[in-house]
Amino acid sequence: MGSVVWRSIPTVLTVEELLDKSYSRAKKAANQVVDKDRIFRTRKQMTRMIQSAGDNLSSTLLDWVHRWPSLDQMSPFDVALVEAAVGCDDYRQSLGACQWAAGMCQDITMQNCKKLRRMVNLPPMHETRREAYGRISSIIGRIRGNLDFLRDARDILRTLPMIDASEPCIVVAGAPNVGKSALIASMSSGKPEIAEYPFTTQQLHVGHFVDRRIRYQLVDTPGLLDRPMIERNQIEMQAIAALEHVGDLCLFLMDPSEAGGTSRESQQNLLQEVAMLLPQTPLVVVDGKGDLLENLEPEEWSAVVQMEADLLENPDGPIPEIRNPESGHLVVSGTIPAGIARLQYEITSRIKKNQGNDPLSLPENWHRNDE
Ligand SMILES: Nc1nc2c(ncn2[C@@H]2O[C@H](COP(=O)(O)OP(=O)(O)O)[C@@H](O)[C@H]2O)c(=O)[nH]1
Ligand SMILES: [Mg+2]
Repeated sequence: MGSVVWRSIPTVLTVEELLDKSYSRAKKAANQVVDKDRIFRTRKQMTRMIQSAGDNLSSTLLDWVHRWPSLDQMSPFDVALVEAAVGCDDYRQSLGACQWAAGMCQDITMQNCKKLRRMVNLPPMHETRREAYGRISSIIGRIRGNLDFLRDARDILRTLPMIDASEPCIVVAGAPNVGKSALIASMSSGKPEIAEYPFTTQQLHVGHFVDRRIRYQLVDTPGLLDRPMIERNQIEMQAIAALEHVGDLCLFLMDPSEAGGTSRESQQNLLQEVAMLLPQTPLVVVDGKGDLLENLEPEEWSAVVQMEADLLENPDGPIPEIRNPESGHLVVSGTIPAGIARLQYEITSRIKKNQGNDPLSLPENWHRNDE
């Protein structure tokens, strides 16, 4: 299953731009024809015009069809995103229309060039060229709605989150304002990418961290795994179901401080729902906003921060662990930040353990020649 690079979807021109571009190229091509004989010259010119316009149009259209991601090759999650963002039926139909128009342009080119071959008088030659252009313009005009759809769709699709199917993926769930985005930012080695889901106006973060040469992706889920199931519509449910295919692990972030505005009880209910919605995905529950809890003194926090900084120098050093005595969960703080190294360790061990049954996976510490 390929991963879709939404940002590389090519631009789609308007009907007018497409025709202008092809006809002006065709005109230039015709101007290059040299032949002393007027009849021969005109016939060659008219043929060149039709051929050049038709070829240019059909190859441009086919290029779009090939470079736009095919629904058949997308992960179920990406298909669910397309469905929610622009609708899969319209998406498929619009690309199909471009393919159809490309074929029609080729047919018209062939038919009119064939006609020209037998002509000996100038007026019918010009008439044939005009007729070809008229038919071509009318075909392109018929896919106007589809081109407009694709142009709008591109603007929307470019903002979707990109998940690489070949790398482990951690789905970060939890009620709104519990600190999901902040946690992703503090766990990521670089700046998280900002993306958008078609389900919510909230932006979401996609971050990465690397452990033992494996890149782990962290994906935010605002609007998906942050409120009771009963409030979700069909399209959102499809996307949630598809998360099961992309998520190697679900990280559920709790905010025991309730500073985010959701009660502990509601968060607990949400956790139960998420566990039910993703039955095959291992779940790690972690308590966030640790700095607002009272289980650690400031100097203990500083010690944790120092130990985590030391890990950058010596990755095999001790990894500090903070737990909430009340819940038994690991504690993190996205703002300090602290507790991050232990959480990453927990995540990577859980994912590795889960992949342990894979007969093709390499043993731990196995020499890999991929750097
Ligand atoms: N004190 C404290 N505040 C936090 C922490 N993480 C996030 N916040 C705050 O909580 C609010 C919501 O955070 P955000 O990451 O946007 O939550 P999201 O809606 O779950 O993505 C923001 O005002 C953050 O500054 C934390 O670890 N400690
Ligand atoms: Mg957020």
